[in-house]
Amino acid sequence: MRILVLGGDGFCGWPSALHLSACGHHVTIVDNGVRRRIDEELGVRSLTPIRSLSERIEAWAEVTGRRIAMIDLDVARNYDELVELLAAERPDAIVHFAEQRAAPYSMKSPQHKRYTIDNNLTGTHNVLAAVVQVGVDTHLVHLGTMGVYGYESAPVDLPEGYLTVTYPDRDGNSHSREILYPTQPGSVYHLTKSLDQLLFQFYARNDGLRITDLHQGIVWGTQTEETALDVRLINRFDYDGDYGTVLNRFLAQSAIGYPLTVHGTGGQTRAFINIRDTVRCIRLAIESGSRVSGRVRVMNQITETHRISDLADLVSSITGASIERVANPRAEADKNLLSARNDHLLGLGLNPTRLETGLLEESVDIAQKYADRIDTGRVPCTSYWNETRRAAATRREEEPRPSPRSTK
Ligand code: NAD
Ligand code: USQ
Repeated sequence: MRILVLGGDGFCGWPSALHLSACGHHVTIVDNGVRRRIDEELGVRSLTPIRSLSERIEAWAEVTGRRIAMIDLDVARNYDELVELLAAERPDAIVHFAEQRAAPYSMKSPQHKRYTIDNNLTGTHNVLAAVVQVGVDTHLVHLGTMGVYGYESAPVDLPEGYLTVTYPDRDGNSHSREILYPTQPGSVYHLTKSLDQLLFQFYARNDGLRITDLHQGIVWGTQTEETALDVRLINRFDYDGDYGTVLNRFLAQSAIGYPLTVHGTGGQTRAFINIRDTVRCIRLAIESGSRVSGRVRVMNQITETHRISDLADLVSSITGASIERVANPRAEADKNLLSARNDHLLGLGLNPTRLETGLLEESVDIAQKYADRIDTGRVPCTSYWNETRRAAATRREEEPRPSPRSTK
């Protein structure tokens, strides 16, 4: 298949592009390099020494003999070029990773909120409008997030995207209807994914576009079978307070003896998936695209759920790291239950990689190997959701600090 990978230079996009190429698909990466510029803005770099996109692609050709094309294009701004690209390539599938994806970054300041909204919503809408304008029969696979569901503590298994509701009309007769699961986004970033869903619903109904929205959990790990083939193919590993996600942060923190930063009580439960499963899910979603018609297909792209404090205990038990409960910069529930269905991807053949399968050690090894690249000043999360959270963190800073304690 001819596949466009929008955002193919990023943490999920790069290994997905390689996996699709390794499986014989013709891949073109579209990326405007903004993620690398954001590293410069934040004064941080990936824990792993990632090469430029052109070096990565050359290395892939050298190692495997397979060619990946690359195009420097901003999907949110270069609409005419996007239309030309679709008309020239006529892709069978488009995978859309090209959004600003960090919740803390999206909450840093009014400028960061506005950038996240502009980039994510205009980018997604441009892709939809361009597909309609060109009239190409393609399957759009979008990376959404589990965070759109919010974190209530009702003991339910979250369905995959939809909920059937029954309501009475004015004569007292009851009616049933399927609706998108009500969203409860926890950041401006998560809000963009909630709004993306409405764009998809409209274009699927109005123009018959074939769309799959993958509600992905927090991705952990760094290497995949393909990125491990050569050091020049190594994947990005974010550890900083804005882009680092919780489990990868804990692994990086333990590599430098930095206490694991549990926000609040650590009672937050979240959904997780290893990067090796991410790339397989993307392929499964693409290769099953002919089954999508009518309503948007929503699949929960997760393999397990964990409480943050349990993850900290697990990493601590492997690495001996100490744990520190820090003031939570986010406005989020201190604790929640979370359980979700993932029948779609299991049905397509996903064989979940679990935390206990040994890959944690692989990530610990990588974090230790490149530990000297970590800037400890960039580890704390200093993006506050609101003034109350900022004030609470400041008060905590001013308190005399007990020495970090281990929960072991
Ligand atoms: P990333 O920031 O590493 O990669 C995103 C890529 O898109 C970057 O290379 C960036 O340069 C590019 N990009 C952004 N805006 C663009 C634009 N307007 N035009 C062209 N390129 C643009 O993020 P990631 O971790 O790879 O996440 C990819 C997608 O998966 C995101 O949509 C994210 O919301 C979703 N997702 C990620 C995770 C996770 O844990 N990383 C979990 C769930 C969902
Ligand atoms: N957390 C800590 N300590 C830390 C960092 C985070 O306790 O040092 C806590 C946070 O407060 C939060 C949880 O861990 O309760 C998850 O935070 P995260 O940064 O790992 O994940 P999140 O902000 O939700 O975002 C990440 C990706 C995003 C993706 C989302 C999937 O950056 O792109 O959409 O995971 S999900 O969480 O399922 O919505």
